[in-house]
Amino acid sequence: ATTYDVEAVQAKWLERWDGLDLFRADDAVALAGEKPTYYALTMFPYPSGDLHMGHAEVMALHDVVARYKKFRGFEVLNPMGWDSFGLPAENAAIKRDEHPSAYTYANIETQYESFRKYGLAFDWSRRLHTSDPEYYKWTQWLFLKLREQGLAYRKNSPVNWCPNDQTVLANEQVLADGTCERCGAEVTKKELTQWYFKTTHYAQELLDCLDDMQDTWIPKVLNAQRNWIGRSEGAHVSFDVVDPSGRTLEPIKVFTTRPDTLPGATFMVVAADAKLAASLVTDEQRPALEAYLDEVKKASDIDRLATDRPKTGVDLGVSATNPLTGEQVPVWASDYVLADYGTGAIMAVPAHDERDREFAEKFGLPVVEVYAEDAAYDKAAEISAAIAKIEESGHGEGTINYRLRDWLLSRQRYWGAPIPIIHCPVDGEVPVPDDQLPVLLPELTGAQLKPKGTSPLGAATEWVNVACPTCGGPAQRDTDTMDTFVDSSWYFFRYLSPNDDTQAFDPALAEAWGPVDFYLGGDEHAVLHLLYARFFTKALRDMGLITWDEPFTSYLSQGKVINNGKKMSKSLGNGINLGEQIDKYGVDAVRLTLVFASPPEDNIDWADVSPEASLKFIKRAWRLAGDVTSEVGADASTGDVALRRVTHKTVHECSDLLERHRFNVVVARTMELVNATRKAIDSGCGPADAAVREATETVAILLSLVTPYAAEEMWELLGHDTSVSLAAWPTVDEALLVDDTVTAVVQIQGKVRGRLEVAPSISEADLEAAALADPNVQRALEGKTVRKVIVRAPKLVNIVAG
Ligand code: ANZ
Repeated sequence: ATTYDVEAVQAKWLERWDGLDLFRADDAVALAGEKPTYYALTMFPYPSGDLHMGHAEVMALHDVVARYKKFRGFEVLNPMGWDSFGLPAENAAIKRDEHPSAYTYANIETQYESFRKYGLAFDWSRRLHTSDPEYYKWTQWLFLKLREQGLAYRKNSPVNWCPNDQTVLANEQVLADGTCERCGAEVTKKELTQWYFKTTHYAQELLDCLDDMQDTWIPKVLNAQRNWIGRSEGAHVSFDVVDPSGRTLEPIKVFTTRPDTLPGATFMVVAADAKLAASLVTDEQRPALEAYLDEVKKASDIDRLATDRPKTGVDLGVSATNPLTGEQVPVWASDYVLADYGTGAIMAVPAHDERDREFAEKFGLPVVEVYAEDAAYDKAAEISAAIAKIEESGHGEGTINYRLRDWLLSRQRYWGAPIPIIHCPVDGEVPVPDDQLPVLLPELTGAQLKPKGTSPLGAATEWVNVACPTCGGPAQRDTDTMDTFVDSSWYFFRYLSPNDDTQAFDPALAEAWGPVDFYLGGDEHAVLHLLYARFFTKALRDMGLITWDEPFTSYLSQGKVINNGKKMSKSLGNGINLGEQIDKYGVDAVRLTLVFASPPEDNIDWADVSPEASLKFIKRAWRLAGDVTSEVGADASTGDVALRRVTHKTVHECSDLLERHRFNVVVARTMELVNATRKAIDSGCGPADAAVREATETVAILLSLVTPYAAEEMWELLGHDTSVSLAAWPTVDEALLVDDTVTAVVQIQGKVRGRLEVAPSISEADLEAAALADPNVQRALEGKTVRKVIVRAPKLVNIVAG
């Protein structure tokens, strides 16, 4: 062949790969421990539209790892599937007046074909979709298991409500600016009875385990997890409360990180929307509180905590006793205290807390200093002394508080897994028996799915009304569906047993394959998905289904593909269409461009890269294979040593670079090897030399990590009749890694007078002769007599002359 036909090569290998089934992960091998196992995972996509540039990047990067580990003798598990429940499909269904499955499964097929064409090393026999009944049956089973463990429960409380999507949101789904992470609408609060997973049960462990991943997770993500869990050390302190008539009420318990400032606590503030406020308020003040509450409901948590926001509040009319000073202090309600943090009430220390100070100023409350403004003191010592004192007085104790809340999982939307609970007036919450799982979604389409604030499932009356599994009396199904983050919290377990209809996954396979060795995904999941998956893993461990504590041994998040310095977007019109790029330059060139552009965690600006140059390089590499004239199996040890050194150094370095995820440098080294090989063919040892075959085969193997089509084509041209992915990773000959020359230093009376490039194996006699023959040394010795020569081959010659 003289020209490289991208289209023809792609078509040819796509078909051949189908027949070869190269990347099927063998459970038997893993179970028998015949090979070390490697579980490579990359986040599965939502089926909205076709694949885009972002997918192309992450998949190209991920494929390098999966293919490399296979070369290194691991039995690799590299599965792919679809996170196929969710709002985009539901909204599309409403618009098109159809069932969400139409959109979902059509997009999955499109994406699947694109993935295939993109030449990825996935084990497609494990393909799964979270919206399949075969999958969500086990999502429901896991929900019930968690409930059995006391890790799923229902409670009534103010929850985040997205007025646009008409559904509740988990705290993790509300962005820092108080908006919905999906649609950007301002999130409000609503009082609802909803299901929660008890993520707080593992708060400390979720924090502690991060220390073990210090070197294998990226710092950005470790920090995000730590901040989200938000551990604070402090104390609970109880204040006795009386109403104006002197009647004793329930004491108010507060959480404080500064118990040492208790002497300066001159008033108390209760979250206006906490039940506590309503139970404390005097009849006289109740109307004022109720009027205030209407205002409070409109503010987001972020607004409420802002220090620069004018303070508002209502006096509840009751008073509390500072347990340290015995002073009577007033109790107020305000929105700057959050109902669901700590205890929902604080002791206000206006002298040392900015928000408390503003509040005191606004309402004319007293300020008492505990420490003078410029006082130097040992805070930690003061705090622990204060805790000891409080504990002694019986008014409280040291405690640890977490920002982490339980995970609200109920959603008032259709396209998710129904919560498998039946509500019976006699038996209460009754789990759907295992043999009646899955609870299939009732068939609703189009307009029936329109968000109206309550779950669309409620309209399917035949579906809703069932007999109670316990008493047989009339009962009703729970009409909420689960947050789709539940589906993705355990998909990496299902890949182990994707077709098992007797269990969620086989624990023996989890033991053989797990945990995931390498996980690659987007930054946007740094808190939500990773935290939830870690929670599920700990729960499964405590159920005895797995033995390990953490799901993802290493985690890397890739940068974004941007264009002209900006995020690609419709409004900017700077989007790059993946399909067009592939049509123009081919899969290999697009993949190579993405891998070569930067280290994986950095952004790639499409304006700075050249898929055209990538294609040119691919063709240049491919031409090497056509030039090789030696036979398959030619003895490389007889070949040109200079080229062999380059080849072996390249393999040696690339192995290390691959372990460290420096994929872009691997490409750079491969380019250098291509250049050296070309030079050897054209103006060195010539195409028949065995070293040229060795170098070219090495190029094919290295390139197969990034450009599988061209690599296969090269491998075939080189005379092989199998796939390049079945080749052995080249063995490095250590002897060839040693440099050809070393620099010997020549000193006269201790001063450096010359430098010589010599063979590392040079003899002492040869080195002495070479040193004395060096023109610079001869010049320095002019008129002098050499008295002594000390030689330390191959690095040093010391001459004493006079
Ligand atoms: C008295 C005090 C004095 C406080 C002082 C701070 C400084 P972190 O570190 O975030 O845990 N707080 C407690 N519960 C609250 C709630 N539900 N809403 C708003 N604020 C709340 O912060 C803990 C501190 O935040 C607590 O310590 C409390 O104020 C306040 F010089 O108590 B501190």
